[in-house]
Amino acid sequence: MINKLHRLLALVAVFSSLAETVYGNPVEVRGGKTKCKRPAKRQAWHTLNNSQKKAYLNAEVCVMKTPAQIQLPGVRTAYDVLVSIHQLHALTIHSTGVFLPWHRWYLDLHESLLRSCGYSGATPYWDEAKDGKLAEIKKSAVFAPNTKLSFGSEGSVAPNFCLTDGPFVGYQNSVGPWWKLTDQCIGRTFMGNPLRENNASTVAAGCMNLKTYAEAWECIYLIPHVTGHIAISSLRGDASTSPSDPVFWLHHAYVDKLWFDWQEKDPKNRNLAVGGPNKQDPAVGFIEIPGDAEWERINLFQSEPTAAQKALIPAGDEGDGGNVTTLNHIFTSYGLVPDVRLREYMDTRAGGLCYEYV
Ligand SMILES: *[C@@H]1O[C@H](CO)[C@@H](O)[C@H](O)[C@H]1NC(C)=O
Ligand SMILES: *[C@@H]1O[C@H](CO)[C@@H](O)[C@H](O)[C@H]1NC(C)=O
Ligand SMILES: *[C@@H]1O[C@H](CO)[C@@H](O)[C@H](O)[C@H]1NC(C)=O
Ligand SMILES: [Cu+2]
Repeated sequence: MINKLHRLLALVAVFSSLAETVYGNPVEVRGGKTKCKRPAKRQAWHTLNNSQKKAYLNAEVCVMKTPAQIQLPGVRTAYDVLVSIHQLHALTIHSTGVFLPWHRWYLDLHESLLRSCGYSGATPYWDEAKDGKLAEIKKSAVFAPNTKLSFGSEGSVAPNFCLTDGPFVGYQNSVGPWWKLTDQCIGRTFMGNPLRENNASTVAAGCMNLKTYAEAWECIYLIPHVTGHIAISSLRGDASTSPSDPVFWLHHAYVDKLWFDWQEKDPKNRNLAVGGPNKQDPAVGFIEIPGDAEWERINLFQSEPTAAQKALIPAGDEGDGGNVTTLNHIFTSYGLVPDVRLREYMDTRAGGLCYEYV
């Protein structure tokens, strides 16, 4: 009884802090236009030495062992909190113009949790252009088998393909799949090399030649981003709780690098260029999946959000004042860190950020 009351009070606390942050001001200004002095270098995973790999993976395991800092539906650990934030945002951050900046903010949030666990390096990325040349994705250094210095290889037992090697064996996510809140292992399975079969790096190179943000985000989203998720076939294609597999962060750092590379061609303009819809079109849903939002709800999600989840799902246009993604768009982590505006995540060397890709 007392326990129940405590949980209820915690939930009320989340709702009231949400009312202050998402739907009202003030929103934290992190760095304004201040340039950072010594940007961290985000490197490809295969270029890290063993002690760098170990430091990164140890910090991730530490986040998985840290109790949840805030109450969100279904969470046990700090890692679950990250997954939950993605789950609650799944319908507004995919197939929209918010996609690139939201995931840049989300990578930074993840990095700050690694820092709380003692990590001092930069977020590494998965060099998918390089691994797109492999005959089989399982040959990637990211998935080297039987070592604690990779993300583990694939699991072997259908239907869940739970990992059997690497540092994440035995971890149970409590959030997912889709809207569900059930315990599940980290599952992963490979088939050939979709990066190669979809010519992902050739397409990515083509995205770099596009002139407008509206064209570039969609190009990066559709083939390079989606194909990376297919290549690791983790969690059976669940777009809602995909961060449950920690290789998610390396894949999304690669996606963020593509945006960075595009911005670097004209930083003065492109570090301010954003746009595209801030909500999915119900007649389309996820643009990479045929059908519409209703078809997807029944056939992909196969579940509905609970009342507690529904109350936390953002409308998608917070801060924008319309249907288009703007620099004023607000990112919320439900009080884990203060809410911030999208403009602070445009330039990786200013505002809230201080890194570059090498
Ligand atoms: C790994 O790289 C880091 C960063 O360059 C360096 O400080 C460290 O000494 C290297 N460690 C080993 C064992 O080579
Ligand atoms: C990839 O490129 C090859 C060679 O240009 C082409 O034959 C093939 O159809 C392309 N595959 C896809 C999925 O675009
Ligand atoms: C926003 O709404 C206007 C008016 O309904 C429409 O013309 C425009 O295409 C919409 N923009 C986006 C990005 O959805
Ligand atoms: Cu996502």
